[in-house]
Amino acid sequence: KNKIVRPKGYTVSWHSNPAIEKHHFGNSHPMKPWRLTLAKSLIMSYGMHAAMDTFISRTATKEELEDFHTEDYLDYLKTAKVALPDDETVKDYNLGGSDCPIFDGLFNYCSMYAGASIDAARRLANGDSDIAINWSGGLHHAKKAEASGFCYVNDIVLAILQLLRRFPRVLYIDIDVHHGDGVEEAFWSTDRVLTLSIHKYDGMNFFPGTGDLDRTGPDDEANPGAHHAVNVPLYDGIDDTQYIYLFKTIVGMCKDHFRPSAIVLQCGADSLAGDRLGRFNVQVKGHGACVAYCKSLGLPLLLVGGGGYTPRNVARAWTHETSIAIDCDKDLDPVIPDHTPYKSFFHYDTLFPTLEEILVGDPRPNKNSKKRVDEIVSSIREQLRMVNF
Ligand code: TV7
Ligand code: CA
Ligand code: ZN
Repeated sequence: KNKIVRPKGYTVSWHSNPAIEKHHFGNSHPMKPWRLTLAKSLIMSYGMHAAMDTFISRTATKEELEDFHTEDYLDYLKTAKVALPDDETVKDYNLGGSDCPIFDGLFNYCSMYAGASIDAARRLANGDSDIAINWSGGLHHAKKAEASGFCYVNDIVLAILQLLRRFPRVLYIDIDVHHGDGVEEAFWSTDRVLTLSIHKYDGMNFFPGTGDLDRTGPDDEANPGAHHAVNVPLYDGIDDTQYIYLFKTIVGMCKDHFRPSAIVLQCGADSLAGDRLGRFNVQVKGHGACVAYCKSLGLPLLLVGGGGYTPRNVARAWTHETSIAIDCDKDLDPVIPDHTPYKSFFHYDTLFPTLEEILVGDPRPNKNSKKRVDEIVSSIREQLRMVNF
């Protein structure tokens, strides 16, 4: 069991830096960089690092971060100290509130997760990797000059900008339970990036409050970005069957119409059942099926992390997805190895706990009807008729 070998005919690179995992957002904050340590130790206890090119990523330079962010914002991020309540910059940059606190080493944390995504994208652009992985990235809410929703620097936008130097078109897919608004906004007016986000949508009752079905790009038909934003708004409790059906159908249509030359997949694990902030019933296998489908398209693929607030399930999902990337998921023993550090954190010693095991005391009825799912697919089919390469 668990005989892990390098995949035949292609290269997977894994970009991480243990220093990222040491940062703390504050005691009760749901974003816990430590979940990356849990994921990494599970991936390594299966021996999967031996099947990848592994890199300790470097910090992104100021110039690299300025590819997207403003100099003023970066200067403030760099010098920010725990802000006083009446500090004006808190309002200007949305920094220092409870979602985006200023903590020790903040700028280092941001430069490191961004550096990892930039490195990963460059490996793909150079043809050195076929799949590149940065589980510490995927911070999709950050804006040009504003922090938002636990995100300070938008590593995804920076990575896509690297890919665009080499590839004509990039398909961005976002399976985090939240709307990928920062990436959508950054590429709102271009036809070289098609953004697709699947998320819970309930108007202003669920963060960030955007991403309804009719948000498809600029209204002006002459704008090249028109129709190039795809949004899949869902209700609570969606299950694997519906989620995988939507994912394959919609990603398949995006591939046919847009003909991407590379794919970036944000694998936010807060869409999993039992997540502390999420509301879906997607399981580790369903989440992984999205990664497997993207891999099957045979294009350069960047996998980044994102949300995920129940650390044991984040670790399960990203371990399973790493095994899909290196094509050893079939050879993996679902029983978590005995020598796994922090093994007791997993509660059940399997990669794939049942829904009943995950949802103890907190069932989430599926509010998504078949009719609604069909409605979403036909609306997006109409939208994509306007996208043609
Ligand atoms: C990518 N939801 C990020 C997702 C960002 C979600 C929010 C919290 C939250 C913050 C805390 C905290 C929390 C239990 C949950 C309107 C508000 C309501 C702060 C309490 N507990 C990603 C951002 C979202 C911070 N923000 O997509 C410290 O939940 O809904 C909001 C905004 C104002 C601020 N308050 C919440 O997954 C990585 N925040 C406990 C302590
Ligand atoms: Ca999403
Ligand atoms: Zn999220």
